[in-house]
Amino acid sequence: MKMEMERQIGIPNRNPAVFVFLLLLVSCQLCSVVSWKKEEFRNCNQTPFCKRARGRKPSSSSFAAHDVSISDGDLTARLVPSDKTLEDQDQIQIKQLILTLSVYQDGILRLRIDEDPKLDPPKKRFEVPDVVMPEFLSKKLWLQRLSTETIGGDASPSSIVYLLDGYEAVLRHDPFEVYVRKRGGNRVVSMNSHGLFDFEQLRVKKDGEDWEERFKGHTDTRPFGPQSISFDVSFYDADHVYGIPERATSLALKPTRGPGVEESEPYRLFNLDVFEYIHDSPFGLYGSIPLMISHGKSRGTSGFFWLNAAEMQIDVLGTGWDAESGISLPTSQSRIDTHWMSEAGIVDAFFFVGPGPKDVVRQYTSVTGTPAMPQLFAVAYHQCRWNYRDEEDVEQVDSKFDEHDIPYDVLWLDIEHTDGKRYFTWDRMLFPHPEEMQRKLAAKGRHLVTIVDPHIKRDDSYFLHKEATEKQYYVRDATGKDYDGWCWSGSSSYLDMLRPEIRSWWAEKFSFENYVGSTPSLYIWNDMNEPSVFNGPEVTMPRDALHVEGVEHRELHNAYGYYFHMATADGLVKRGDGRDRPFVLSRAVFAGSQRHGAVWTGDNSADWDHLRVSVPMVLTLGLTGISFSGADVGGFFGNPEPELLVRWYQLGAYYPFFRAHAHHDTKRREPWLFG
Ligand code: NBV
Repeated sequence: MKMEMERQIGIPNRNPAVFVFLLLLVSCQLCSVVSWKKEEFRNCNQTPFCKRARGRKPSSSSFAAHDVSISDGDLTARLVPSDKTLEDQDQIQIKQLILTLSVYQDGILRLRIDEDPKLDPPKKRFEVPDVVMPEFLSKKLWLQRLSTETIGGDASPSSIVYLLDGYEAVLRHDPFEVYVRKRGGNRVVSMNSHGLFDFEQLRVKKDGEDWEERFKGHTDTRPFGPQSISFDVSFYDADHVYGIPERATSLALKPTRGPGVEESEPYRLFNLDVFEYIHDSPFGLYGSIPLMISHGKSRGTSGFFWLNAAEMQIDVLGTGWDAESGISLPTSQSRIDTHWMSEAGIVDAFFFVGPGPKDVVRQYTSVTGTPAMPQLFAVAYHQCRWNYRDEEDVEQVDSKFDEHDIPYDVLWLDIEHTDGKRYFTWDRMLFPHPEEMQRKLAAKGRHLVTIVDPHIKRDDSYFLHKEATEKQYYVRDATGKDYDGWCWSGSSSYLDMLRPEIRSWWAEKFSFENYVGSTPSLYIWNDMNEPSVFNGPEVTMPRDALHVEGVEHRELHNAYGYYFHMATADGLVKRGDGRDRPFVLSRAVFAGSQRHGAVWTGDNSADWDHLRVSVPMVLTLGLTGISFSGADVGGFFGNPEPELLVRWYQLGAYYPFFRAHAHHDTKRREPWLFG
C-alpha cells in the first residue's frame, strides 16, 4: 500500500514529516480513486505539435517534387515549397527536403523524406536504428526505368516506377503526392493526397523566441525547437482500418473526427505507464506500433508503417471531413483518410500492397522481423502474483498444482524477491536458496521467471549502479548530469539502451556467473520499460533527456523499452552455451518487438469489460506482428468473482501467452481456491 501511495503521490519525498502528511492526504483521496487519472496525461490541445497539426486545413501548404531522377536504384527528388510567401530564393533553398522512393521485393514501397544534409541543418534528425532487418535491405529492387505521364485531371506530370507485377508506385510532382496503384488503374494507398504534409525544419533560435513547453510543473527545454512532421494517408476500397496498438479499444478503429463523428482525441502512440487504464479509450498505453492496416470487401488489405519512435498522434477521419477542401480524389473508390502527426524524427514510411491480410503481415514482418519461435514451456500456463512471498510460498503453490492435478509450467517472482529492488539480487531472508528452489521446480520440468526492471537504484554499493556510473552508461538530463528519476528502487538512473555497447554490457549481466542465484531454468520479465518514472512528466522520462550523440529522449521514446527488451533477450541467448532460446516478457513494445519475446497488456482490472477488451487488444498486437501476447488472466487490479475467473481461464487458454497475475492488494486466487 505504501508503494502504491508513493506512486500516487508521484514525487519522492525524503522528509518523514512531509511524507506522512502526504500519505494522509493521499490516503483520503485513495478511497475514491479507482480509475485512470486523465489529467496526468497531455491531450492533443496541451501538446503544441499536435494542436498545430490538427488545426491545419487540406492543401494549407504544398511542396513540389523537382529534379526527379533515378539514382543508385532509387527514385530521388528535391521537395521544394511552393509557398508563395517565400519569394526569396534563399528561403526556398533552406526549406527544401530530399525525397527517396525505394522498391523492395513482394510489393513494398519505402518513402523517406529528410532535411538536405548539404544545407547543414543544425542537427541530424534521428533515424531509428536496429528495427529494419538487414536481410530486408538486400531485397531492394534496383529501379532502372522511370516513366512520366500526366494522370487523370492532374495539372502536373507524375513519375511512375514498377512496384510488383500488376502494381506501380507514383510520385505526382506538383503538389507532390505519393501513391501505390494497380497498373494504370485503382489506387491502393496514398500519402499527401490532401496536402496536409508539413515538415518543421530544425533552425537556429531567434532572439526572444520561447521554445520551452510546460506541463504539470515540468518544463521541457526543447533546445532544438519545433521539429514535427505530419501528413495524410488514404486507404482505398477500405471498409475499416486496424492496428496502431496499444490501446484498450475495438479491433476496427473508430473515426476520431469528421461530420457526424463524436469527436475524440486522436489515437496517441506514446509509451506510458497508465495506472488503472480504462477499457474503452483511444488513449495509448505501454507500447506503440505505427502500423495501420486497412481492409475492404472489394479489394482486400493494404498497410502503412511509419518507422518513427517519437510521440505520434493519428486521426482517423470520418467520410466528408474534407468536403470543403475542393480536392477531388477518385470517386469510384471508397476511401478512409487518416492524419499522422509526429513530434520529431524523419519520414521513413513503408506502403504494403497486400492484397490479403496475411500478405500485409508477411510484408510488414519482412521489414521488422518475424516473431521469435517460443520455447514449448512458454506457450503453456504461467502462474504469477505480486508477490510469491518466499521459498516456502513458492513450494506450497507448486505442490498444490500437483495435488489438484492442474497443469502449469512456470512460476513467477515479482519485484519483492529482490534485495531492495536492486535487480539481479535476492532478498536472502525470503529467498536464501534460489538455486535449490529452481532445481526443485526444474526437476518437475518447471521454470522460474524473475523480474528485471530498467530503473537502477542509485546506491554506490550496488554493483550495477557503480559500474554504470563509472562507465558513464546512464541517460543524461538536459544539463548533462546522470538523469535521476524516482521509481520502485527510489532514486534511480536509466541505461542508455540506444548504445549497442551498453546493450552488450547489459546482456553480460545475465551470465550465470554475473546473475548470482540464477540457473538455466530461470527466465526474465521486463516491466516498467516505457520507461516508467514516477516523478517524471506523464510518469516517464523527460523529453529533453539525452542519449548517445545528443539524441534527445523525445526522438526515441517509443523505442526505449524495445532496446531494453532486445538487450535482455540477447543476454539469455548468450548465457550458457549460447544455444538456448530466450524467454523475456516485456510491457513496452515497438515495431520489431516480436523478435525479442512475449508481450502482455499490462495492468488490467478484474471486471468483465477488461476481459472483453483483452480480445481486440491481443488480436491487434497479432495483426501488427506481435503474435505472442496475452492479458493478465483474472485481471490485475481487484478481485474477480468466481464466474469471471473461470471464464477468464477459458479465454486465457486461447491467448498465445497464458499467464494469471494479480496485484499484491488482491486476495489470493490460485485456481484451487475457488472450489
Ligand atoms: O512489479 C509490480 C507490478 C507488476 O506486478 C505488474 O504486472 C506491472 O504491470 N508493476 C506493474 C508495477 C506496479 C503497478 C501498480
